[in-house]
Amino acid sequence: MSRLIVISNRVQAPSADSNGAQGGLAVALTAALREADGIWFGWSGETGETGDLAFTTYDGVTSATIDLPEQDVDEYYNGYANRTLWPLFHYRLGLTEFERDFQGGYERVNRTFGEKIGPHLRPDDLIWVHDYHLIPLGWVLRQQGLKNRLGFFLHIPWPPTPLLTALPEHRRLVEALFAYDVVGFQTREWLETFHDYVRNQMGGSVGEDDTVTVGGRTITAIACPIGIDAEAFIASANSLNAAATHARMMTSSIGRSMIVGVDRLDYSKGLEERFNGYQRYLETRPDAHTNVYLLQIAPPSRAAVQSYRDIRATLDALSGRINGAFADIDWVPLRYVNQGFPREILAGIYRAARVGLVTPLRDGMNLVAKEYVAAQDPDDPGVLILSRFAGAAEQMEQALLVNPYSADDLADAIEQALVMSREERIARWRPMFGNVRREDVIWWRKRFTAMLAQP
Ligand code: GDG
Repeated sequence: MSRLIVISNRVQAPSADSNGAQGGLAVALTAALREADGIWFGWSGETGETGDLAFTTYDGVTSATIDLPEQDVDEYYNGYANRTLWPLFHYRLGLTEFERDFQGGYERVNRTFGEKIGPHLRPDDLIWVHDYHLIPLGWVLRQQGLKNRLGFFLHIPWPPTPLLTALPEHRRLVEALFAYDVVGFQTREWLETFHDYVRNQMGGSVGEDDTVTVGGRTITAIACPIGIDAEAFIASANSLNAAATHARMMTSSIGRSMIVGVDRLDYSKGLEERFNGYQRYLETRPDAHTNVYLLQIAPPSRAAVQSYRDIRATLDALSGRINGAFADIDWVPLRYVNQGFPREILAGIYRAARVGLVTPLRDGMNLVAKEYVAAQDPDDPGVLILSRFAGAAEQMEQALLVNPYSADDLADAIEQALVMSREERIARWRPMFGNVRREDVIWWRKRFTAMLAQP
């Protein structure tokens, strides 16, 4: 059997520190790596001179990491990945920074990855590269003469052609994708925007059976939506910790309905627009509003990048204004919490929430939407309000789909969710739950690796 090699910016293999508390993606890939005697390669997250790969094996899974010099971290990770590709691929041209140094650092680190990892690969390894940090890596490995099957999965959206062409080196970036044999996107929509680029910028063609051809090179490009580890999440929602959290939330809300949002603090998640929509709800439904509150959990991320510090400051001010304007002596409309919680606690919070508010402006998939659905009580489920611009909307059409830019749309959806009958809640929830369970992270991983294994 071929080994499976996973390469991503950061490694999330189990370690003595992770205490079994890995995310769904990590769990699914770990299981595959364990079965296939694989290795997970990536950056250690540490700054330092790039030495040899540090190998560790824990709980049957081997990971191998390297440190990166400060300049590389600045130009590759904080620079090209998070200040160029991330905003551009999330349709935020105004936030996108175009610096040659960033691009230089990006290519340099991809070459470093290739040089360090290449010698450890065997001819029949299946190699699966993840996400926008490492698009050129397949090309780097091919330059070394690697003939293996190579796959790439993009966790974020693929931007429309006119946006992508704003990137000076767009052509070079997309050409690098053709070094892979299989390229996976989260949704049909992103796959089609990729097709559009291939046809209109590269003179390529899209064939039957998910093939895409440019010049003499044909690759497979598929939509392969990622899921959550549904069974594990359902078990978390039924755990004692979750039940205790559920009880704690109920006591603290004394009969009020909770609306919940859980997001990394990122401008793509639409938090400012969400707060504005909630404010619109409070302004326009004065009779109803003291019966609800919004709990927004938002652990900070990427604090080295200015646009992330800006969105944090904006939300601090906005949450303060909303509470200042609407709070009463015994009621606070918005609980805004800048910290993360263990998975079972999170599952208990989801279950206690009458409404899950997931309103990114653009999101490759969005796993919180799926976790919220997985955590619900089947006899009395809550209502998912979901942005039509999240990849998850393709699979979860029974949610209340909203335009996250429109405060009125959000306010209307909140009202509709809060008054929805139990019958309708169940009717909407059931098919979504079925999908979350069926198309889970294991389904996703098997589907992609099966494509990759096909000669
Ligand atoms: C990228 C793409 C795509 C958040 N707060 C806590 C916590 N989380 C967990 C959630 C969820 C995960 O983080 C966030 O996943 P998302 O999918 O929502 O978003 P990104 O981080 O932007 O992920 C995205 C994903 O890759 C996978 O392909 O879906 O579109 O942007 O699992 O639960 N977890 C815990 N405590 C928290 O406070 N334990």
